[in-house]
Amino acid sequence: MQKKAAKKEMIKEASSEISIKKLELTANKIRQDIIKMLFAANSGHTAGPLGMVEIFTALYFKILKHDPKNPKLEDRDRLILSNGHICPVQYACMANSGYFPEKELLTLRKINTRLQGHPNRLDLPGLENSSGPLAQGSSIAAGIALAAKMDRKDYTVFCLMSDGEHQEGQIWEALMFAGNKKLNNFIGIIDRNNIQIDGYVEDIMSIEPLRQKLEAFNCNVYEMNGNDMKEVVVTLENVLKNRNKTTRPSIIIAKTVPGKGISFMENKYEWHGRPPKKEEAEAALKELQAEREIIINKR
Ligand SMILES: Cc1ncc(C[n+]2csc(CCOP(=O)(O)OP(=O)(O)O)c2C)c(N)n1
Ligand SMILES: [Mg+2]
Repeated sequence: MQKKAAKKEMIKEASSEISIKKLELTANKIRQDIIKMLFAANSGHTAGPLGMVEIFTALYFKILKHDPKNPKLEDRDRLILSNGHICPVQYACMANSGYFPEKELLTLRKINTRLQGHPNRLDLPGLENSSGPLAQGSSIAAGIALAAKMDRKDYTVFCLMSDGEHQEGQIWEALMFAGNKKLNNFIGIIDRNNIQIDGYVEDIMSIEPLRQKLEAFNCNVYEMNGNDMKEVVVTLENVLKNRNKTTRPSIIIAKTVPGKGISFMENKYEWHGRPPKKEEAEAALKELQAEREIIINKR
């Protein structure tokens, strides 16, 4: 009996390893797409999207209840991107999961494209909100979470936010509202990459002690390494499991490396809002291809 249970556990562990490996390979593809898109557009944001690849990949390919072929599915989870400038990572995940053809990714920021530099929900089915003005998404997400409660719906609202955004008053209003209205269906994820447009967050205007502030706003707070696929998946699954045991909103502080995966971009705020030039794109893709081989040969 015990042997049987141990074997079952082993199989479970092995299959979850496979699915983590599969997600890591997808993440690598998403990173390659981001570099190609930004190079083709010759403008846009590079560091933030690269740092958030594991989180978006885990959401789109494992966690979200959604149907790319039916973007209006009534009970779908809602993904609200508040820091709209990192949309290349969202577009790449949407295309790779089947919302629209992958070749369309290369139209990023071109005239009349559906893939605007800041997302326009009226252009692209599957986008829940338009964004660009920082912090607005937090209020949109809190409003949708309240609407779900009023409609007695069980879907989850994931609100993706950045650390620079937490210098905005609107974020704190939205969190005060979510805590006060007991929106346990609101799950916030903060990209704590310590960069913003023109420097390091801690140098420009520190947002610390972030955890204590969030707790004071009646949120349950989790922390994770946002670039470790297994940790991301386990944390998200755990937060979802705990959702119905609490009346509070949940916030995950995700430590990420801006520019993750490309040696010469990592942790440099200068890559907040500039695309790679030809040689830089080539070097980046070479690094990502090498990383791909490492993932394939792992375990
Ligand atoms: C309300 C508002 N103020 C200012 C901006 C300009 N802006 C765009 S991105 C950005 C930096 C925000 O920091 P963060 O989102 O942490 O940047 P990242 O980590 O992606 O580099 C700023 C100030 C904006 N989009 N909206
Ligand atoms: Mg930041």
